[in-house]
Amino acid sequence: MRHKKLAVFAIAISTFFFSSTGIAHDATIDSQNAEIVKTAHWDSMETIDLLIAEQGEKYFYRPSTLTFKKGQPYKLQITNKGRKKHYFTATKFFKSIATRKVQSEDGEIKAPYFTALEIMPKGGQLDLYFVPKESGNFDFICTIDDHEEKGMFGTIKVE
Ligand SMILES: [Cu+2]
Repeated sequence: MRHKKLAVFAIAISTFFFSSTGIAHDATIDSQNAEIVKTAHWDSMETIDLLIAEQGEKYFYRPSTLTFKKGQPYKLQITNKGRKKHYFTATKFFKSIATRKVQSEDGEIKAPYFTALEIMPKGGQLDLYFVPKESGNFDFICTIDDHEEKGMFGTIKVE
């Protein structure tokens, strides 16, 4: 109990001193996201598959449009069936969600938010556990070399 009180006090202090720098702003968002992740109904989580594939000179995500509902917990399973490694880069989207974790066969990573995920070739898979917080349209792309030109882009719609 004593530790909890101290933590609240520390947040209050940092808000007071750093409100113009943006540091406190991030701390507030982090604690809001932690609360969203904690109180979300993970037993009603929906699983959505996103496949990465290559066909000749075409590289793509399937589907290229992902639709989510604000407040609903999701697991986005990203599987790379291609011969090359690929990215799932969605900077604005990642900042608009409360992230629980990214999980793979080998472990899981917890972070306030991500900017890009790299998925290994020939069956590599990463699962992103999250809750959308903001509605809107967000882009995702693969930022490796000319992959975007080859077709690796898509849209995320949050309703
Ligand atoms: Cu790629």
